[in-house]
Amino acid sequence: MKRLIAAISGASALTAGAAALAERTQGGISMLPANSALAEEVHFFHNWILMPIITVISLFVLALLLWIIVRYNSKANPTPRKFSHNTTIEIIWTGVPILILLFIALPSFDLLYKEDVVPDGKQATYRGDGQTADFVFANDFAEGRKLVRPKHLEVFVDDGSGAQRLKHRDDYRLSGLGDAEVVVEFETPPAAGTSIVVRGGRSGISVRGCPLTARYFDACEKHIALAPTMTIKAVGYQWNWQYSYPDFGDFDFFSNLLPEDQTTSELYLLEVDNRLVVPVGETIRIVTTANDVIHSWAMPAFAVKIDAVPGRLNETWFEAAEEGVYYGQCSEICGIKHAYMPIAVEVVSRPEFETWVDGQRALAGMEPMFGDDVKLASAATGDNAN
Ligand SMILES: [Cu+2]
Repeated sequence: MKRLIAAISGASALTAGAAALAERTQGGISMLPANSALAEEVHFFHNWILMPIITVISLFVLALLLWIIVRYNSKANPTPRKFSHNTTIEIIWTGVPILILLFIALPSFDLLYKEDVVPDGKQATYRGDGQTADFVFANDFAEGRKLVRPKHLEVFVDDGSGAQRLKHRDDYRLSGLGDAEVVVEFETPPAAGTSIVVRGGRSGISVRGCPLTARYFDACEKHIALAPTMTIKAVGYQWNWQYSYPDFGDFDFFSNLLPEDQTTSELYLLEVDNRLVVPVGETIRIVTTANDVIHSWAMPAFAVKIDAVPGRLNETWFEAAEEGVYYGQCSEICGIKHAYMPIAVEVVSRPEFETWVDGQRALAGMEPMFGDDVKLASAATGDNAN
């Protein structure tokens, strides 16, 4: 019954999902579009660091091959020279690859770290009264994650005309970095009624849409990712996924491939009966494990690929930037139906997410957590997905 209701709700969003996917993949040879700031960083690394290096090396080796084939074949060069060592060339072909690997390793380790360490950023909101210029932000992070540099804080003000990010030193100064409390001192006290938001944390991710040149010089504006608002557990089975939401009553459901006659040709092998549903713009911790053999939970739009290993828990995170339906697949060969356990994530607004949670809780016999009876009724009839 639970699956049936969710299947109905999924089907209504199918057409939109199919159109979006066809648009994304039409004639495409590149990555699926990034739907998170971190995925953009990953795509930049792949498209603009790895690909140029790989291309240049391949063309260089090809040119060398052709040159040798043409210039030094037995007809063109009947009496070959017989030396076997050349110190200069050995230094070059050892040294240059080391430099190339180092150049690749630095941004690569940075990305691995960002994917591996779940953000712990937090934000505090204050209200200006026209007199107070100092605002205290608790530096109560774990050891090694405390705020010690100006870049570990972001300050925004909103006087009603939209949030504006302030500049350190120009607009405010910081004292107490590394101590238990950091004080944000404004040059001029914010006007009465101004909303002040201070965000602190070490999980700085380059903003979306940062220009290429800035990315090359690591000069993108950073945005501090906040601590997860929820954890989702994904368990790989031969051959489907089970998702549970421990923060919302630990309801769970299985996500199965949608049969060919229930979906479109574009979405067959990608669409599922019950999608994973998450709210947009929030940090989501995803914990993976498996029930039988190793699987891998992969979602290209968020640049997430993490093994699901029996007997252990792996974790990573993502923050979806835009609403929509995103597809991935099990990415660890796990048996005869490995190709038939797709992953579909539906990113919705916070209110839609809460309605969906209450609907799932109702199915599991739990009281609603967020909504009123109206919300609950609409969720239970299955029109919660759109
Ligand atoms: Cu699998």
